[in-house]
Formats: sequence, structure tokens, C-alpha cells
Amino acid sequence: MQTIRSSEITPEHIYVSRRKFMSSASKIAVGAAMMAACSRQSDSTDTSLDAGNISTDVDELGDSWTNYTSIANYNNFYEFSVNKERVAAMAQDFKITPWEIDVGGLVKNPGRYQIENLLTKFDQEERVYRLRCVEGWSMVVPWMGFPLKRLLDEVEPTMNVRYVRFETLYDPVQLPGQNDGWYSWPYVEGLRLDEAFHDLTILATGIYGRTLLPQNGVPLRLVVPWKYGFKSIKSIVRIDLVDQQPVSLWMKAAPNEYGFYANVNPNVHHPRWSQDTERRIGELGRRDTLLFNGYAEQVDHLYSNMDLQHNF
Ligand SMILES: Nc1nc2c(c(=O)[nH]1)N[C@H]1C(S)=C(S)[C@@H](COP(=O)(O)O)O[C@H]1N2
Ligand SMILES: [Mo]
Repeated sequence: MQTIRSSEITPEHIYVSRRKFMSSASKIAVGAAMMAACSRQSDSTDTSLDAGNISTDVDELGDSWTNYTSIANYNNFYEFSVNKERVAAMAQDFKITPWEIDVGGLVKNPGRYQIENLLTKFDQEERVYRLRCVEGWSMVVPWMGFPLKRLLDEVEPTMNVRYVRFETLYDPVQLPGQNDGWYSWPYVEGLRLDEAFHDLTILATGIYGRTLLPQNGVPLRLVVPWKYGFKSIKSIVRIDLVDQQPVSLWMKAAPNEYGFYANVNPNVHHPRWSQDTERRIGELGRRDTLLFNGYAEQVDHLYSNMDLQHNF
């Protein structure tokens, strides 16, 4: 990580909301974590044993926030590299200005949004969520962002809408992984409309009160905390409201391994490995994986009439 004064890289709106956020009870914890994050010039790839780990705050289950260095250096972003520990370095020069997001499809008010306008239009709030990768590791991430439903309300979905489809930037010059013919680019993901409108579903714009780093999906990425991490598509340029279930990049790559729903579920195993347990980054050993990643109370009503073995 480069040492840059955060005031140089943080747009004003996030800086302001961070100040608001830092005047809360977690002021000291966040301050300490940010100082740790900013002072450490680390290219360390060892994310499991970090002597400088300052996770002084916890989520609603009492789990410590994953340290900023790990969140910033252990990434899945195949457009840059399939090697998690190389993504951060490869993404450093990712150019995102200007960045526009088209929101359209079966809507009354399709729109093209400049990222700056989205950031000022919607209050940015902090959401601390567990992120569970389908590969069997997890983190606790203090995101900044806003509920996806705010944006969807703006464009006014029509009666026929049943799903939302998301697309990452397609730019094989900047995103060299997109020259890999194994996958069908650009990265595409989808949600059912009720999942998209759920309050837990956010568009994230920051982490630890700071702007997102390129490797985390700058300037805008989806976060759906009860689903496997691959649903949380990065660097979004298009959002369409549609009537057909979208086919994601992962469904195309391996339909028997990656389903549309991708809910975190220890009772439904990946064909090649168990989903019973996970490795929490920064901890030794493994811990049990929770149904819907620990958000069952909030989301199980969405799936009450569904066979989750079949709709995996
Ligand atoms: N566009 C895009 N989005 C993506 C990915 C990707 O390769 N490309 N990887 C996904 C996977 S598998 C995970 S686990 C999370 C990782 O997010 P993080 O690197 O911010 O922790 O991003 C998801 N979003
Ligand atoms: Mo993942």
C-alpha cells in the first residue's frame, strides 16, 4: 500500500461522512485502525498472521473487523489477476475518471449517473458485514455505501421487472484478465428483485471510512452479505432491471458449481469441497459457516418456499 494522505484520495463527501462517523462511539477504534492502515507500508502477503492487526471493533456477532491491510491485499478480482496476492499491485493504476453508471432496462426513468453525483445524492452510511467467499475464507468488512434500493427507486422499475442485472467495466487494456478466453467477459451478476430491494443489499463506495481501493472494486461495487462473495460484483458500469434471470459469468463458467442464488449455506456443498467451515482471515483454525452467513433472521423469508439444494 502506498502512503498517501487520505485527504488527497478521499472525495469530500466521504471525508465528511467519515468525520460524522468518527464522532460516534467507535472514534478511537476507527482512528487507531486508520492510523495503522495508513502508516504501514506493507506489501506483505501473509494475511493470516499479521502482527500489526488492530481489529478493535466488532460486528453484531462479536467478530472482530478484519484489518485494513488484509482487506486491501487479499482480493479476488479476476480482471487483474487470478492470484489474490497480486491483484492490489496490478490494480494501482486503474483509471476511473470519468466513471458513469447506466441504469436502465424495464424502467420509467433510465439514467446515466456520474459517480460523483451518486455519492452526493445518497447519504453514505457505514455497514459492517461478513464477507464469505465460496472458496472457504471470510472477512468482516466495515463498508461505506448506500442501499441499492435508493437507486432502483430513482429509475422506477415497471411491473414486469423480476431481476436486476449488473455488469463490470469491459476494458481489456486496463483489465488484462479480460483477455483470458476461459471466462465470458465482462463480469455479470444478478439478483432477484426482492433481494435487490432488501435493506442489507448495498452499493459500496468505501471501506474503513475511506474511499474504496482499486482492488476492492472502485468506484462502486455491490455487497450482498448473505451470499457468497462472487455475487458482490466490482467496478459496476451498468445496472439493468429485467424480466429474465440473468446468467452470471460464474454460471456460464461452471453451471454445476455456481448457481444463481449462491446463498451462503453450510448444508449445500460445492461439488469439489465442503462448505461446513471457513477460515476467517486473521484467525488461526477454522470456524463454522452460518446459514445465510449469519443473516438468516433478516433474509430467510425470501426463500421460504424454495428448495435450497436445487436453487443453489
Ligand atoms: N468484477 C469482479 N467482481 C468480483 C470478483 C471479480 O473477479 N471480478 N470477484 C468476486 C469474489 S470471488 C469475491 S470473494 C469478492 C472479493 O472482494 P474483495 O476483494 O473486495 O474482498 O469480489 C467479487 N467481485
Ligand atoms: Mo469469492
